[in-house]
Amino acid sequence: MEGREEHIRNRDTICAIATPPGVGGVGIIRISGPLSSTIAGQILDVRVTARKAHFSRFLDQHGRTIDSGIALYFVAPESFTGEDTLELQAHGGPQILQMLISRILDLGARSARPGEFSERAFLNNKLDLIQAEAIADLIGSATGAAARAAQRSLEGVFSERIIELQKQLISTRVFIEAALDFSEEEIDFITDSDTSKRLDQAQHCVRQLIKDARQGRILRDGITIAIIGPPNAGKSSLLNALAGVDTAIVTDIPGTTRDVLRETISIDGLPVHIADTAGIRESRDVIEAEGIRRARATMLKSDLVLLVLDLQAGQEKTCKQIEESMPEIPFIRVWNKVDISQRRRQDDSGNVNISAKTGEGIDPLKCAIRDIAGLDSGYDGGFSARTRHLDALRRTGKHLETGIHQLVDNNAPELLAEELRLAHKVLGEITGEFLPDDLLAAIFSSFCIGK
Ligand SMILES: Nc1nc2c(ncn2[C@@H]2O[C@H](COP(=O)(O)OP(=O)(O)OP(=O)(O)O)[C@@H](O)[C@H]2O)c(=O)[nH]1
Ligand SMILES: [Mg+2]
Repeated sequence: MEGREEHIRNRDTICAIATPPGVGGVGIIRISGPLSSTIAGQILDVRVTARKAHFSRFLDQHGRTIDSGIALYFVAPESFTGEDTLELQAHGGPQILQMLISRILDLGARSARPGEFSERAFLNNKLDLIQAEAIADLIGSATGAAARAAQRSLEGVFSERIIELQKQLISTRVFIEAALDFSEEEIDFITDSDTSKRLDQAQHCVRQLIKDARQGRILRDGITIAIIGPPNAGKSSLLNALAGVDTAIVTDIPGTTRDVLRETISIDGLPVHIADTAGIRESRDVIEAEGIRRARATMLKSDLVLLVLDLQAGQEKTCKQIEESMPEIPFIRVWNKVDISQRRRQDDSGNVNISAKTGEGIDPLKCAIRDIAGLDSGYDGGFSARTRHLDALRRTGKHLETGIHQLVDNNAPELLAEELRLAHKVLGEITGEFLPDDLLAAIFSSFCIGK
């Protein structure tokens, strides 16, 4: 990126409805940019002072009232975006909000792109990229634990650790470069305990960050699970047991479920996007056959399959057939109906005995799911992270490794210094200090409008 300042000049004024579409008690319109004050002067019947709530009429071009409500005015740089900002809290009807937006567009603003308010906050140094992403993650979080993790990223917990690591890398590099430039006698960096201590510390730091960021990513993204199995095994009953509500229809008629039924549930804070599917068997029924086709397609796209089997029915053969049709996907065999069966399978990582009816075995199943997702038990102390961050952290680790190799095996401290410089730069991609513009645009375009 060629410096955030580049973007700040000649900024136009943007506006958007910040509340969700539909009808609500209140609807909020946000305006940001140099025209905010002029627009306030035209649309309001009061003179605004910064950071004060004003009750005002919102006027059209003839001075007629479109609506009335609260206006809030913020002066740059003391606003979310760092620009002059006007917020109108009107009544939450789509027509009213649309009329207000038309009026604001007539006064010279343009419609904001998705995430453009956050993008401006980032470009004006109000937030770094991790924090901007954390806002989107907070809004989209599927569980309380995910929301808390996003909140911590927004507060800067993740950013601080990246900056700390960057400082370590810089000081090590400065130390090496200074020694290379000025030292009278040759320093043997390989045996120098100060260098090796610094490098060890940096490596430890990267490993710990990768571990924590991986947990944060799992909490943010969750996992997708497909419930698969023969008809009547209790798949829909299992969905209901995991969700804690009777979402799916359960009957003793084999072939009850046809469509794929999707739910997002929380398993001890882990967001789980779970799909209940049609029982797999040979069927001549056109509708059922389509349901089975969809079940297989859903299975192939999931991170984990819960293969539900009826203990009483002894479904080993069916089990084997279904397993063979899902190569490479992790699965747990869930042996259901322990409450009415004398049999048990050995409980291990691949087999869990449960009763969807009584709830027996559901907690161990939840633990197994968290294990497979990679979420440490009781994990709730970290920050939210994305795949993008993890990739960059892994690349940072690689640069460090290569640098250490250059030093130890090739006795090339200047190449170590170069790798440290590259590692520092890759970390800057995470906070947004260094990032190509097209990537920035891609990140913000996934945000919602008005944010
Ligand atoms: N005793 C007992 N019955 C169960 C249990 N789980 C499910 N059932 C019964 O088994 C029958 C089938 O349950 P469903 O949950 O509809 O099974 P399914 O696998 O979704 O069936 P399809 O949608 O037809 O493929 C129902 O009569 C349930 O009440 C269990 O753990 N114990
Ligand atoms: Mg079903």
